[in-house]
Amino acid sequence: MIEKFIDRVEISAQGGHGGAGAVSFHREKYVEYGGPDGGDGGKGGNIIIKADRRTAALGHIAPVRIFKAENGHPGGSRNCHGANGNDLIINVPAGTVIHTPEGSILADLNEDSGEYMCVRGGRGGKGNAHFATSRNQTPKFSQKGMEGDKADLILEIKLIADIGLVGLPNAGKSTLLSRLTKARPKIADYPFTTLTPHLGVLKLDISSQVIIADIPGIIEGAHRGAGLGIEFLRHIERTFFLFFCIDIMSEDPEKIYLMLRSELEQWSSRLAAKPFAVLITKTDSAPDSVNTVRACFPPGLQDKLFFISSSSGAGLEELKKVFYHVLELKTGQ
Ligand SMILES: Nc1nc2c(ncn2[C@@H]2O[C@H](COP(=O)(O)OP(=O)(O)OP(=O)(O)O)[C@@H](O)[C@H]2O)c(=O)[nH]1
Ligand SMILES: [Mg+2]
Repeated sequence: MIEKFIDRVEISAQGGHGGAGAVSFHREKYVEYGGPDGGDGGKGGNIIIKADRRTAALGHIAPVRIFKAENGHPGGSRNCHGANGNDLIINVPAGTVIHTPEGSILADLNEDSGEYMCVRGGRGGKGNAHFATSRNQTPKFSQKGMEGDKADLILEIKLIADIGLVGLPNAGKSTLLSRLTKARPKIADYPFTTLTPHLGVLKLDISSQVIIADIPGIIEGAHRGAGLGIEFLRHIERTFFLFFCIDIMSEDPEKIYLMLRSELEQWSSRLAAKPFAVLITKTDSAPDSVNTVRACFPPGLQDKLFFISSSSGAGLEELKKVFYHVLELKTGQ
């Protein structure tokens, strides 16, 4: 069975209850009236949500839903302090956003090992030793521990794309994303159909997947604001790999490739330096052009060229190698 990728869970978190303070009196042979010696209760445990590189999804959290940290232990006689309750640590993948059911963001655990204390445990109660006064030297009461904080939270993995689709408007980027994944971006035969980035998850096998980002089309001069500009390139800055998508019917495919690259370069040389493949799209519309288009590209790019059709599915199987290569880049980072 293919494990469902769980990227959103609702949880209830409750900090541990503080331990009760003790009521106790000092007892010793030959000492008739010992003073109060009830120790304080321990503090309840906190709940900490922690980003962990080895955690890939939120599936381990979904069945639990209610998380409660350990209670503090009660105080004892002889001023013995109760032990504090242990903190409860919930591991989540890096990139998890924690927000309230109303949607306000409490934490964005972006970096590995980032953590957020979502609820605190209650304070332990004071033992009767604290309450002795000149009037009442034998207090027979102590404080209860305080309740731990409670919070309803939503944990959501903010998907960070592994592959970015870059191309002129109409190159077929959104069509490719919808062919490979369950994402359903709008597709149309006019430019700038896609106005905001879309992400899709492509399952390669039971344990691996790549996330693909479809972004708006880029035209020459985009870095100066032409078309939709290139501000949205920040959505693919953290990808490991780029697909330059170029329509097979384009007049000069290599020129388009160089233009796209130069626009990327204007945005960030780091982005432009990412490993990439060039996807010549819509091969079904001009099957006879494959060789001509291939010849447009210099020898150094030949092994990066792929010819695909999202309509017929031709060439998509060959992309598998690329996807596994992207996974290697990701795990070897
Ligand atoms: N024949 C054919 N047409 C395709 C193929 N892929 C996409 N198209 C068509 O090309 C047009 C543009 O496709 P989109 O996927 O919207 O292109 P895009 O690159 O996302 O465009 P923008 O969002 O404007 O940047 C649509 O009419 C698609 O139906 C293909 O493999 N074969
Ligand atoms: Mg699109």
